[in-house]
Amino acid sequence: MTPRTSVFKKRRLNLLVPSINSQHYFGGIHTAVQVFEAMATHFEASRIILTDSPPDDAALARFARYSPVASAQDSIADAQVVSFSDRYGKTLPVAPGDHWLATAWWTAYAAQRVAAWQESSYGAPGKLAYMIQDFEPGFYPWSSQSALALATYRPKQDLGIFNTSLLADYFASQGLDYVRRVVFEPTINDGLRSALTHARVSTSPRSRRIVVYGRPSTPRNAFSLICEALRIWGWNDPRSNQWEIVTPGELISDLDLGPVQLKALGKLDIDNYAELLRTSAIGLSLMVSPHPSYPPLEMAAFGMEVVTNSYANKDLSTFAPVIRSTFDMTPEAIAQALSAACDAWDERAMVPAWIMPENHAFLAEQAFGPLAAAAAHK
Ligand code: TRH
Repeated sequence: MTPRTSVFKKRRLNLLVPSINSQHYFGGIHTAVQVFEAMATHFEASRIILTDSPPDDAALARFARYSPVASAQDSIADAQVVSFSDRYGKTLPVAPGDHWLATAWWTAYAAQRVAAWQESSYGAPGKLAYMIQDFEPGFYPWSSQSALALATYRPKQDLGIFNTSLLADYFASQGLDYVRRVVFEPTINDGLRSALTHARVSTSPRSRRIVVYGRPSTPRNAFSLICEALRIWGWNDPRSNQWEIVTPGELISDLDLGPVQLKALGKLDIDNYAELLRTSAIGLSLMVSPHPSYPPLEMAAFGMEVVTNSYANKDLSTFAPVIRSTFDMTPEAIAQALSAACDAWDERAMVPAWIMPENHAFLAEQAFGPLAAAAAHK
C-alpha cells in the first residue's frame, strides 16, 4: 500500500479490512466493523479501506453513511470508504492525523509500513491498533506467509486489541505478551440477539436435524475432518438414518458422504441462520485455533446440543453443559461426541417441555456468560 502526502486536517481513524461484501461478512469482519465504529466516535473523521475485494452495490448500501471515494482523490469527507484492492500504480492519501486499525495480518503489514512512512514524511509515526482475532500464522503451513504473519506481531510497539481472553492468553503463552493490550469478549450478534428475544428457544419444537458449520475453503473450520467424522458416525450409530444433516456456510451443492447425506444451504442471512438454530437439535462446528469462533457459542445460546473441539488453552465445555468439546481431534472422537449429543437429545426429548429452563437468557448466559465477563485491561 503506497501512501502519498495529503492535506486532510482532521484526526481520522482508518479501518483496514479485506472486504465488506456479504459473502465475506462472517464473524470476524462484523466484529471489526463494530469495534471500529465504537472507536470512531472518538475521532473527527473515519475511513474504511478495503484491501481485497471492491465493495458491491449491496455493501455500499449497507455502508451508506460512508462516501465512496477513489484513492486518487484527496477527499475532505468525514466518513469515507476507499476500495484499494486494485492498487497497482495507485497511491493512498495519508495525513499526519491518520490513525490505523488493522485487522487481518496483511492489513497490519500494510499499516505498519504506512505508519513508519508517516514518521519519515511528517516527523511522527502513525499510531496503530491491531485487532487480533486469531493466531494467523496458524492459517498457513510454515512458509513466507506464516513468517510474515508472525512478524506483524510487535508486542512492544502496537496496541493489541484481542478478541477473547482465550486468544490473548494463547498469545502470551507464545511469548507474544503485548505491553499495551485490550481484551474484549464476544457478545452475541445483534440479529441473533433479537431472534433470541422473540423466540422461546428452550421450548421451541426442534427437528432431528444436525447443523454442521461447513466451510471447505476455510481450513481452520476443518471440513474434511467433519466429513470423515460424519461418515464414521453414519456407519456406527444405528440412529443416523433418523437425522437430517444440513450445512450453512459455504457449501452450495449437496454432498453424498456414503452412509449420510449433507444438505448444502450456502450462506444464510442472519434471520434464516437464527431460525435454523432455533429449530434444530444438534450443532457441529470445529475451529482448529485457540479462538472459540462464534458458531458453537451461538448454537449453545439457541439451546442446541453442541459438538466442537478443544485447542491448546481452549475448552468450551467449561462455558456451557450443552457443549461437548473433544481434545482428541480425530474423526472417531468427533463421531463419538456426536453420538453422545444424540443421546443427550433423546433424553431431553423425554423431559416435559415445562421442566426445561423457560428463559432464553438462561441459555444465552450459559453459553456467553463466562465469556462476557468484564473486559480485562492491562
Ligand atoms: O469471520 P469468521 O470466518 O471467523 C473469524 C475467524 O475464524 C477468526 O479466526 C475468529 O477469531 C473471528 O472470526 C472472530 O467468522 P465466524 O466466527 O466463523 O462467523 C460466524 C458468523 O457468521 C456467525 O456469527 C453468524 C454468521 N453466519 C451467517 O450470517 N450465515 C451463515 O449461514 C452462517 C453459517 C454464519
